[in-house]
Amino acid sequence: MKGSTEGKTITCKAAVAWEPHKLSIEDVEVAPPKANEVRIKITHTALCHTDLLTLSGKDAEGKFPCILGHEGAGIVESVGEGVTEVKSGDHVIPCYQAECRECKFCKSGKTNLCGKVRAATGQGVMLLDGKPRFSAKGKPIYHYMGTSTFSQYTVVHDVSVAKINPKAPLDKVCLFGCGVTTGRGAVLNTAKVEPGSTVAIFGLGTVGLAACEAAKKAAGAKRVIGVDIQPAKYPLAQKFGATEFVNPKDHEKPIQQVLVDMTDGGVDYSFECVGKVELMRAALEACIKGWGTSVIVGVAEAGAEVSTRPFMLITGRTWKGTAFGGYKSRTDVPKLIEQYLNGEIRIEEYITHRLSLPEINEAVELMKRGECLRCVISME
Ligand code: NAD
Ligand code: AHE
Ligand code: ZN
Repeated sequence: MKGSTEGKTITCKAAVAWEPHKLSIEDVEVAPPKANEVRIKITHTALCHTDLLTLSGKDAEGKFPCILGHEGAGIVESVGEGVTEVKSGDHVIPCYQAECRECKFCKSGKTNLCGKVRAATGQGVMLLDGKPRFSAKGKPIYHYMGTSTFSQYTVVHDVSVAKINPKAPLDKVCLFGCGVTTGRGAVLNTAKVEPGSTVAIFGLGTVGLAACEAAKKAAGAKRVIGVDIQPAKYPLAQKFGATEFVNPKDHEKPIQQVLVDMTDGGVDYSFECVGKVELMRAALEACIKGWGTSVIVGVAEAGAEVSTRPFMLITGRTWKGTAFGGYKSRTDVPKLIEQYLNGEIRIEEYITHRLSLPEINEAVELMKRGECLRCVISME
């Protein structure tokens, strides 16, 4: 049976970024999904640090006006022609990292990066016709990261939709759309941390905490050293598996030297979960020669570049990066949510705040001040 909105343009509320720095709650028109597209009623979304980077105008790809948001969950409202894997009423996570299972990247077995819709999502449009499905005040509004979860309804490519167990609480599992998944995967898929390892995690926000939990509990690391300039983050990080802490502000020496001295030559694995290039260098140089591996997780500002002495790599350190923790979105997100339902992955502790859509600018300020891990926004 057709829903009452199927095939029609929906007018709903969304947080529109007309330009950098401010989100305005507006009435937006959301066109029906075209072929291989899915329209989703977003029930909950959370803010990730990357939304703030784009909002501040510092993401190389940021295109305005747009509807931000990429950690969300919802229910399929309607689907376009050719969509076979989800139907109206299914519970889903829209994923910024698509998985078409057909492109050379998906078929390589070497990466979770999918090539099918990435060029379009980087431009804030849909692949089929190069246009957005959002408009407000008569103007087209661009999509963001192929997800745009700061809207009560969004349209995404079918290859970006992970269908999940309807028993999973959407107001919590929205976090699997980015931060928790990324931190966990950085440890388990990208670095492949082994039992007994010594690990340093730079940045104890949601991504870093998820990395702590994965390193200690899932990978069996022996030492997990949390590095953050906010000591208020340490108690929760300890609960998540960090065994010791370093505040770079407490030391005269460079933080990499502090870590090398603490660990008899350096850590086996390090993770930069902040987004600052000087910390990316420090994280690499904190690794032990011969086999130390550092993973860049944080997203740096447009134009930023990383550097180190080539000798650091010649002497056996490996420098890697991760997107969405190396997880394949449609295949792996439903499995991660089952692990959450089985009690293997924590979620509740990341949700430090809850607000409603009209209050979204408060959530931005809380995140900017570092007072919040994840603020879940109720979209109803
Ligand atoms: P967050 O803002 O919640 O956490 C960042 C943490 O870094 C905070 O605890 C802060 O106190 C700490 N910090 C800031 N400056 C520091 C310094 N100089 N030294 C040590 N610690 C410092 O952010 P988040 O949502 O956890 O995201 C972390 C990073 O990961 C961001 O850059 C985000 O854009 C990026 N990210 C990347 C991916 C990916 O797929 N690669 C996915 C999600 C997020
Ligand atoms: N657009 C930026 C890069 C942004 C970036 O690296 N994004 C991460 C996800 S951050 C989620 O919070 C990512 O996974 N990138 C891989 C991809 O395909 O986007 C720029 O510098 O152009
Ligand atoms: Zn994110």
